[in-house]
Amino acid sequence: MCGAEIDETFFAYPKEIDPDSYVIAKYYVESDSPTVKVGEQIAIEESIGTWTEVTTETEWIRQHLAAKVFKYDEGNRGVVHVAFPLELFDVEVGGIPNLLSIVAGNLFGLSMIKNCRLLDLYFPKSYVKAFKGPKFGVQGVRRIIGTLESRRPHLGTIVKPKVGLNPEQTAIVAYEAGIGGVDLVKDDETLTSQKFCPFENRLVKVMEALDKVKEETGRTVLYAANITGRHDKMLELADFAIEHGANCLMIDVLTAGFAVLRRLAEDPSINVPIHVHRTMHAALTRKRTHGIHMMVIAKLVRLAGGDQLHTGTAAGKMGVKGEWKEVRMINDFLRSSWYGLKTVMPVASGGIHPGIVPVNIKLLGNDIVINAGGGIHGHPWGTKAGAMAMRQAIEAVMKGMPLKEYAKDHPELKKALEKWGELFIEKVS
Ligand code: CAP
Ligand code: MG
Repeated sequence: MCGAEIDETFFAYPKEIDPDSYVIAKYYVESDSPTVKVGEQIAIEESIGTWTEVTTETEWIRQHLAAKVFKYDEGNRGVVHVAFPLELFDVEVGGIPNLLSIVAGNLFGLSMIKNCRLLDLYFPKSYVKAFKGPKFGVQGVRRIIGTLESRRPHLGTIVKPKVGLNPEQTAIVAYEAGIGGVDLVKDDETLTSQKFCPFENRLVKVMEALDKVKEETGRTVLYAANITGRHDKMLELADFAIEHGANCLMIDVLTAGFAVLRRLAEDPSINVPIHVHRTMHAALTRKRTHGIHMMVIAKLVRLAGGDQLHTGTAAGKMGVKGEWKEVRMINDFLRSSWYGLKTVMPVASGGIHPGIVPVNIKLLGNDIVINAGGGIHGHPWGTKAGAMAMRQAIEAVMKGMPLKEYAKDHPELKKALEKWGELFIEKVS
């Protein structure tokens, strides 16, 4: 049927695959065998088979649950598509962990596979609709911040140093950043409830500080309080935060897990946006030939209900050169319609300062959070001036003015550009 010896149970022609009845996984594979053979082995391992025939297999199992390789590049390296019958998945109980155990499971360890990268997943409408997705999305977060009309990018800050400040010190930094013009203050991914900065005390102090910003400026500033940890404790911290006026929560999704994100996002009492950090992602996403593409993580976060997700920058300290086109593609997916699920606001973060704000907005789009830690708290005049300089850089882009020009009567921006310089789009795209 296709050159190599393939078990028909695990093979199909593309026209035989109804996209409404299968989850389709697209892999890049490298092996000593043809890609179609690798696809067959993935289909066997991740659906009904093992290394030998078993006497317990039935006709019903073969008919209903066999995954099928159905599209593949010729040769020993290239792209292969495998279709997994919907009946293999238990959305309600197993959810995303069950999905990942199948489409990104044992296959990575098969001896015949030298390298394998899960590039993308395509879901039937019914599968997507089984999830509730984000509660707020881009529109919901913009409604809270008051930017539905202006459509300007939001400005976020990560309190720095990453760890070490106590709750009072954290609240002062949050206040300064809020007064300076940020829309979001977030914990760093490594901070949850260490002794020097217990979560409960920090949450209360920071919310007081942001209430003060609201009284003085009329602006709402979100505080993404990091609850990542043991699942039982995460639920406790989330309840505590909501009871004490929190307006946003943060989860490190890859270290905490998709299941707990979904659990919290689907809880009606958690009526605040969830900011999703992707720390550890590069262990999966960095290599071109092996791992899991960020697009897959983005799709799973949207299913699970994250409202904001770190997806990378066009320029900054993270990522690899030229990656911005993939970041843009992921951002466009998060902002597009998807069977009625709300959108997700992408977050550009990592080494951002005013001088690279224009490049990031122009290449990644306006519906985005521009996030800066060092690029705000490293401003020579302090956090408030740092936030002002970042807001001024965003304003300059919205007005279509070059930063240098705008800096002439915006001293905070001028000072920041003197310290960090400016990056022009020709250098990136
Ligand atoms: C940025 C940051 C974020 C990274 C995460 C940090 O701080 O707080 O965690 O942006 O990377 O700890 O590095 P700076 P990504 O602004 O001081 O660099 O968004 O790519 O997942
Ligand atoms: Mg961080």
